[in-house]
Amino acid sequence: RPGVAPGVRFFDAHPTPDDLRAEVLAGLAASPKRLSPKLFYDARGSRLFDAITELPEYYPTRTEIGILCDHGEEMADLLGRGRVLLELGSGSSLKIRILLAALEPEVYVPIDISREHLRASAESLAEHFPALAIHATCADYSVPFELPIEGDREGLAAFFPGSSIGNFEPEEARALLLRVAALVGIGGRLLIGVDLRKERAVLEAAYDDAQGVTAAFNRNLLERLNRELDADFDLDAFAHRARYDAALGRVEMHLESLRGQTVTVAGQRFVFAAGETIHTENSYKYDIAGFHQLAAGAGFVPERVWTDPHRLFSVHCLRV
Ligand code: AVJ
Repeated sequence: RPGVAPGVRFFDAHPTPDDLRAEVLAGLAASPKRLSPKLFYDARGSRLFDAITELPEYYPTRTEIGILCDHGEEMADLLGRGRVLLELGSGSSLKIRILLAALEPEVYVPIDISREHLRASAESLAEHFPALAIHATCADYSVPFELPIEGDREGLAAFFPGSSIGNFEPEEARALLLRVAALVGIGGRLLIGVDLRKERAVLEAAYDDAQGVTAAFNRNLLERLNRELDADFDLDAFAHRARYDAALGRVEMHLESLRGQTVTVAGQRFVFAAGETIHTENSYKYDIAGFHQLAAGAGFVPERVWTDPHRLFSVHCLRV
């Protein structure tokens, strides 16, 4: 493949466009209407998410990076050096560079749903880590997929940063962790970033920033449907909403229809009442004990947890 750096091999297990169509039509036909947050990450959505991670209000990314910088060597002691490192939802972050420098794995397997974004970040990583074998895998990690590695499948290390686990309902999160436990095998370890419960004002600002980047990220979902499913959403007729439900411990994002309207998506018509929303994301927040309980339910033993001085964010090392 032209342009692919020597260390990068590319594996494609990406869902087909038919899956997108079926999933969107089912979500819009449901009551209340909903769309999966994984649909955010087309090429533009991935770039907007990268912009979110640099916003002053969005504390998770910089806080997690601080924790990785402060404790990288200790993490490498627990996860093991010079072996295989998987990453779920790799995006394009700085975080993995910190971990690759500390762990110096032989093989790095980034797994991401956004194909071109994955390819570009794998290639840029290959320039910085020329000795590293990178097996970039385009897959939806919320469903089972094949791992593109041969040989010993026990005692692997996986990294699941960013509190992406928070996108899943607790029961789904447990099922996902069970599959990760199977991927890393007996004696394997998972290093996972988990956002912590905190005051409403801090959480709501993080998901409704002053510059409107998160609003653009949320609305990009509708633009994507206009582009890819021949939909006719009027973007000005939907507003971004973010609200923390303290009882459920989750930030909810919605797109609110500002008037009564009918929208056509892939040839099907959907009626919106004024004020009706499409629920586009949950971002669950945990406390440490609550997350330990979830992890234990998936067969993981909590080995160590690190937080920042303000206790905004946590990074857990879990062992199978
Ligand atoms: C990528 C799921 C961790 O929930 O904080 C950021 C996504 N949504 N701003 C999060 C997101 C709005 C993010 N995760």
